Amino acid sequence: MISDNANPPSLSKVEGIKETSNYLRGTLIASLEDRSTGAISDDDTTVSKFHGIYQQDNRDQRIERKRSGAEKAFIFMIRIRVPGGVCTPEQWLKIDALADQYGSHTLKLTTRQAFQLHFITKEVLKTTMQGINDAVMDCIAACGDVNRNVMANPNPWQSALHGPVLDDARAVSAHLTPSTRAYHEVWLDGEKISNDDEEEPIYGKTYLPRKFKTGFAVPPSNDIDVYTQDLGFIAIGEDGKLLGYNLSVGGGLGMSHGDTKTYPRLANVIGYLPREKVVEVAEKVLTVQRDFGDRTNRKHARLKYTIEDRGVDWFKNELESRLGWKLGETRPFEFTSSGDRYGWTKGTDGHWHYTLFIQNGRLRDTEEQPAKTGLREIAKIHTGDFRLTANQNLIIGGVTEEQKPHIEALLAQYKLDIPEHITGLRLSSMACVALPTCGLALAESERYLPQLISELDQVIEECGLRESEIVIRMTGCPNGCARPYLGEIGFVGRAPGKYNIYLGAAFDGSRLNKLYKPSVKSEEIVNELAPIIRRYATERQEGERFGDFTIRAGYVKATTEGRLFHEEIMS
Ligand code: SRM
Ligand code: SF4
Repeated sequence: MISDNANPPSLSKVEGIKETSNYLRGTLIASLEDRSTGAISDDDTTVSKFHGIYQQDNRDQRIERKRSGAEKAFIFMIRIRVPGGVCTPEQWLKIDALADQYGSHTLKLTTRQAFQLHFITKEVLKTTMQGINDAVMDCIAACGDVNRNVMANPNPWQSALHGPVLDDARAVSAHLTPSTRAYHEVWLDGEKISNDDEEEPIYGKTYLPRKFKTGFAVPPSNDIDVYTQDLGFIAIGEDGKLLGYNLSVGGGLGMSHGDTKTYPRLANVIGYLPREKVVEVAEKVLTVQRDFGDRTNRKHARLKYTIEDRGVDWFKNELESRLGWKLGETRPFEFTSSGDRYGWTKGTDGHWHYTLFIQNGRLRDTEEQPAKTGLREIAKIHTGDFRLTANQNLIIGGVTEEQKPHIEALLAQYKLDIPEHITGLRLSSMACVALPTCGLALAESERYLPQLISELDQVIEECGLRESEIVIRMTGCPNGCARPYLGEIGFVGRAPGKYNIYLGAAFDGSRLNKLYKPSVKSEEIVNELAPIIRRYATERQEGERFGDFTIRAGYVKATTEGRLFHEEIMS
């Protein structure tokens, strides 16, 4: 809602914290030095997010800690930015070592192509941040009310368009990175500069009203789910040359159960821009949201609500007046899927690339699959790069013909190659972190989806659907971190062991799903879905996707507008 000027509502608490934080310094240095607690001060938990750090606690230990009167088992999650998802083997080795030395011996590849380290304690937080800096990586703006890790289709095998798109993604990322020196002062013992010398030319003192997400898609792949981004660029090329981008604005997925004023929304494609304008357009879109986004209610502060409240035409006019020129007509493009292409592919430059399946992006060593060690061994000999995908997977990119047999041998030795019997359902799955680290989780996600898929796989196998890619996504709460509202089957946690089931999203990420059944107990999920899967196996039309089938067969109605209306869901 647009505010009433006579009685303006008060700003949210976070606005005050940003304003007084002295360009994101807060009292972080003192908080880190305070050894009486494993936590940092409340206000610093807000400030630290802009440095890529979340204070959490181990939720598995909450009850026990409470019983014994101890403070919560405080831990920190560090999110490391990887613009476009591309990093070097040297960087891989350093991040891998930090996870072992200071973290939980696991690496988390996120749905936005970044790394997360979990279970870092306050004592080693600064040392870990310095280790990340040694890897020539950083966490600035990986979280907080700023432009986050910029996503880009990481496909290295069709490099004609993908190379320049990655360059543009990196340029936008660099341009929209906050310029405060606070990060250097707090974590890297950088020289302290006076407040008067500090400025934040794009953001100003209070940064953005809320998080802001940018992504670059290269059709026909919509792997980054461009319509869920606040700001999206859809690459348009001709004869292998990148010409420019269609611009999409106003996507976002977060909502709260039972709060009809919050909803997932897919972005609007509002026009075309030539390639050389991409940084300028990114900045101006961001500043419209900076100036018009709702700073009073954080549940209503994303760009999607600014656009929904004021209208797409208003937004386009405002943007064009700031640009001083008009966007061109949207150019034709087509998306065909939002998933990854697994296994070996050969690039236009003659190099090989292997896409691995990393279940839910969690890399760890288990007895059956010593995956983390395997990738470390690969990184030691690999001369190309690593590419984190938007589906929590990993591409070993740029493998030479001579190196391929060595990489292949390591993939086999460490059981990293794609298993023969794995189903398309599992390969198309994503789950968010949820328990035990996420403070907002209402139910399990990453620790539960693999088991649920094993149960569903029995039905899938029985129906002969092993090869069928069915996009299945789960989150532990309605915030949408694994983009569940774009799952052909989506699960969203409501309470421990209970999930809303959503059906009917489009395979290419262009249509949101709809609520099929609310609050289904874990043990009832297979019974709910098995009859639908069986009917799909026998009644589907040639080439018909599962999401489309669930609409044609009448299980749910198609979401015709981007927005997912709660009223419709509950009917
Ligand atoms: Fe997310 C908050 C994890 C992608 C929407 N997200 C969180 C926090 C930080 C919980 C918190 O605020 O205390 C989670 C940390 C859990 C943990 O222990 O690690 C968390 N989000 C993740 C990751 C790690 C999920 C994953 O398994 O990969 C993803 C990290 C991405 C990254 O590298 O930056 C992640 N989060 C997303 C996405 C998907 C995307 O961006 O493509 C979304 C939906 C898109 C969107 O933003 O609309 C998403 N996360 C949220 C929201 C809801 C935002 C909203 O507008 O309502 C929250 C809660 C909030 O901001 O208040 C949230
Ligand atoms: Fe946590 Fe919810 Fe995001 Fe899952 S969707 S990581 S439970 S905030």
